[in-house]
Amino acid sequence: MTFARLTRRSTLVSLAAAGLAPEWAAAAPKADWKALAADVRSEFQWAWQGYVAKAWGKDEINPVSGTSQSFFVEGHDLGLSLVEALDTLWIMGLDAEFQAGVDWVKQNLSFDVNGEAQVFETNIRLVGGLISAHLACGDPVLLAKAKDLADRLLKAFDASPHGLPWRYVNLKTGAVRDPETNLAEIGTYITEFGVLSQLTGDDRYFKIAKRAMKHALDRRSKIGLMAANIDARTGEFTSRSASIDVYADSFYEYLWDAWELFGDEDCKRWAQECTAAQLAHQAKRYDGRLWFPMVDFETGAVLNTAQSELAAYYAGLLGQVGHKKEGDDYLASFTELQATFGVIPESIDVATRQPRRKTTGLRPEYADACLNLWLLDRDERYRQLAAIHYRQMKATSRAAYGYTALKDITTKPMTQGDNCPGYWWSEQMKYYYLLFSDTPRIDYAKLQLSTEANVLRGFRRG
Ligand code: IFL
Repeated sequence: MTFARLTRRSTLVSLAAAGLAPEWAAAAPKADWKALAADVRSEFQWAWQGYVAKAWGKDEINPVSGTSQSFFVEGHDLGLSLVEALDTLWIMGLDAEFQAGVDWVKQNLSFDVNGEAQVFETNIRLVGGLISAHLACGDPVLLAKAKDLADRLLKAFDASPHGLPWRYVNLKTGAVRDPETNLAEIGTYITEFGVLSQLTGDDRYFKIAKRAMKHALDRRSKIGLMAANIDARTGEFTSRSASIDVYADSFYEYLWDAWELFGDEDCKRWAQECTAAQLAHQAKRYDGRLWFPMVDFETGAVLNTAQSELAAYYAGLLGQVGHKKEGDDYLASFTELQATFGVIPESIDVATRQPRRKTTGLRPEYADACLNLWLLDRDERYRQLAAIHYRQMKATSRAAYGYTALKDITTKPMTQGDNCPGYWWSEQMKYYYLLFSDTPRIDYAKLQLSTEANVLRGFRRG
């Protein structure tokens, strides 16, 4: 497997960066970040060629078999990977590929589809992808399509007396399904909708997104935590589990992002209060390592010791909200997993540090955290850690026509699955490139990314 393909130098750098190697190992020669950025760009271009050849206009490529699959509506693809790739292509200066993607969207992408789409996924992937592509090139058609799609999603909010979106909406009829939802699916709209409000002059989008977040925040327990599950009809929590992990994660990201993007003071205060409560009642040490297992939202008692890879984003968020030390500690917990398993398992038991699942979803959250922490102090260590993450992905997930999720990380070599999730095109390759390239196309001081890594501020055009 992958370890066999690591050079002695990269192994030493990786161990040193993980805090697991002797002092002398840290003296390894400085990495050539520009060369690594060029490698990321070339891999992205190569994978794009695979998508063009085997899955053009489809939602997701299956890069081992060269087939494709739908993501939103079975049998009716919406060019998901293409839309997700657009701003990454632009940032990397792959201008012909970017223009071909924009042309496809303008000629082919219609949301007048008699089929159900998951509201949360549609917003972060398609509305966000179209807005960032619009911000990259200024084409008004892209903005019009983002607005058209967001308007269709608003039906899901209208269906709730509390303004909490139901989980699915029929894009054509506006019929909704499944009110049993969660914090992530009711509270991950304010960045895309807020930018849409700015670009269209219609403040409804921002207000609707903020109202849904406020509803849940108003129901925090005495110790300041929210349960992760909520019913859009009753507006009441339907579980006792407080989580920074799946079902809640991006709700917390969007509080801070709304402060950074729009200067919203309420969102800043909520982000600070939620983080303080999470550090007080969810942060737990197991063998000295920091984890955030699910706890009872009223008592803080640990409910289970599972933690998914997706929770790694929280290391970056802790740093952004002002808890850099805890962010570094939490990143170190995942860094140790990376050093132990080669690829961070999809889910582990924090008490035993053993994988709970053998599959992985080709996940971006660790690289996301490295970028967010690096943006705070530009410490080279985060680049080194992201470089290990990138090289491990390249060693394990590269297939005939692109990059794939893994079926089993415990075999030697690891066993590949056959699917490239749409977020791969928007997230980790962009994180690596931003970390390694110092690209002039981005104003790093202004950079704002959505949970799906769509650039909502910070492009440098012309
Ligand atoms: O869609 C991605 C996004 O980062 C998110 N949740 C999970 C996905 C990646 O793992 O908010």
